[in-house]
Amino acid sequence: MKTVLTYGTFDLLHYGHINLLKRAKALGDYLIVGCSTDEFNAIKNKHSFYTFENRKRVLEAIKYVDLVIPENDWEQKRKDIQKYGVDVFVMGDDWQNKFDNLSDLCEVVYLTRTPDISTTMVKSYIDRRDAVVNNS
Ligand code: C2G
Repeated sequence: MKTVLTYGTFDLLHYGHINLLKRAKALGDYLIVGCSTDEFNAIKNKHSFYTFENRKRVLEAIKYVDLVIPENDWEQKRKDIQKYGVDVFVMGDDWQNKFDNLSDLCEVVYLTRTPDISTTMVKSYIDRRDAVVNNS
């Protein structure tokens, strides 16, 4: 069995996330997703709409995802790779080269980020719409 590992916040899930998870799963047979906890999000200066528990539930419902684990800090990746016998570590290429230090443990793959979609874009679109509706 070829195990793949990736990490992220995955808030307000969108097709860019799904594209990443689909391609990550295609690199092996078993995909583990480290979902950032609310506390770690604060460290990443991200404030999710959905709580960790709800983001985890959404991820667990995705057919490409086999296991969701909490991502509590930046340092756990090495331990997770060894604990789960990970063969391939995958991230979107907005993280290009940021995790090359893990290449002594497993293959490190950066997949092209899906253009023109992000959770931040979704949030700002809704904020703008609310402003128009509230001011009309
Ligand atoms: N992603 C993508 N295309 C997009 C948006 C996101 O391919 N349009 C990818 C990102 O590159 C990342 C994954 O989807 O690999 C999750 O994205 P985020 O939820 O934004 O996660 P991030 O804040 O990048 O957290 O330790 C790693 C961090 O936890 C990554």
